[in-house]
Amino acid sequence: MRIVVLAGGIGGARFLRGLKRAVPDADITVIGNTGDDIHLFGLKVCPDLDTVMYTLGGGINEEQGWGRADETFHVKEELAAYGVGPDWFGLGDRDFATHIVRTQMIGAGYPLSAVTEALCDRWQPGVRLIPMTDDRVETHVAVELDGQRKAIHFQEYWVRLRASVPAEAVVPVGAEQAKPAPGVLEAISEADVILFPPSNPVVSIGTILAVPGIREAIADAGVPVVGLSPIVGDKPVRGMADKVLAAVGVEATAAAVAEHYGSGLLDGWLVDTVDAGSVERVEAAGIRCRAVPLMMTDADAAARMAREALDLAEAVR
Ligand code: GDP
Ligand code: FO1
Ligand code: CA
Repeated sequence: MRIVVLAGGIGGARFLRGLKRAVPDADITVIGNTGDDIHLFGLKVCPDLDTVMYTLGGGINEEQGWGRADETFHVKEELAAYGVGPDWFGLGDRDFATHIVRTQMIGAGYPLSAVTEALCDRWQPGVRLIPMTDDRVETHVAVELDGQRKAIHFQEYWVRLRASVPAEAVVPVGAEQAKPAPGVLEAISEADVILFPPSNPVVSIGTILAVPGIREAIADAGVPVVGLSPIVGDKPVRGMADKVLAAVGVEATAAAVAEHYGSGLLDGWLVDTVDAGSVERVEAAGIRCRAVPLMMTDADAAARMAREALDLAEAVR
């Protein structure tokens, strides 16, 4: 079975760990979000690609959900001693090596997709991980700060400000000109099923869908497209997705997120059992819906969610 998954960071990565456990023989292609990417200290950092790679490759900091296990921060401390910032983004020593290799390869002329493949040679994530595009796309957030309207990098909004001010707009800068990376459209057209894990609908999956050609390819693939809600009990399970959903005029409910994707894209949608009351509303929008436990407390729970998603895909096929 060929499965394509559009993934952000933690929500995507933890679901993928379950999916691999649920269907060990499946051929899984992950299309990763690169809108969160940021250049720091002359290095290119790709948080969502790295979160997927480290989680599936066994190198992730489990408690945090991002960054490396057994991490130290000597480089960060030395940079701070020079007064070199930003100090609000925590890059660890082990993680730095990934960004150095990546930046060096990009400088030598390799596209990000080839670099990601090379990094995955070490981590063996057990899936094919492809960035959504080799072109530069950077998510910016329009906010009002000190009485002035500004557009800031997504990481500054998320990590420095912890989404403490309203997001007035979320813009994937560069997306309109971006081309899907090699292999993305092919994987979609050859897929037997396409899954949207419980990733952020705006800044993870929304950004991937903003690359011209990807949304269209999914809608035209003619195979079941099934998503899982990242919103449980009218709140994101983790993080501040409600803040960026508000920026696109979508309420933070499982049903509203399904409607936001729409029946033109989604065939099936899983909501958590606490949201069973919204099944009817989702089905009224033309999307088959089931309520099942959606908390990824461990890899087995994530595997049960993956089985439910594949089950729903069979039901809508
Ligand atoms: P990020 O890039 O690290 O923010 O990760 P993603 O975009 O892939 O996923 C973020 C989303 O995952 C958040 O909106 C969370 O609500 C959601 N999430 C995290 N853990 C769980 C979980 O156990 N169950 C569900 N349903 N959603 C989760
Ligand atoms: N998230 C934080 O909240 N604080 C950090 O200092 C931080 C550093 C960091 C370094 C590398 C990396 O791959 C991810 C990192 N993240 C950090 C996670 C992160 O960038 C965001 O959670 C996601 O991009 C949000 O989608
Ligand atoms: Ca992300």
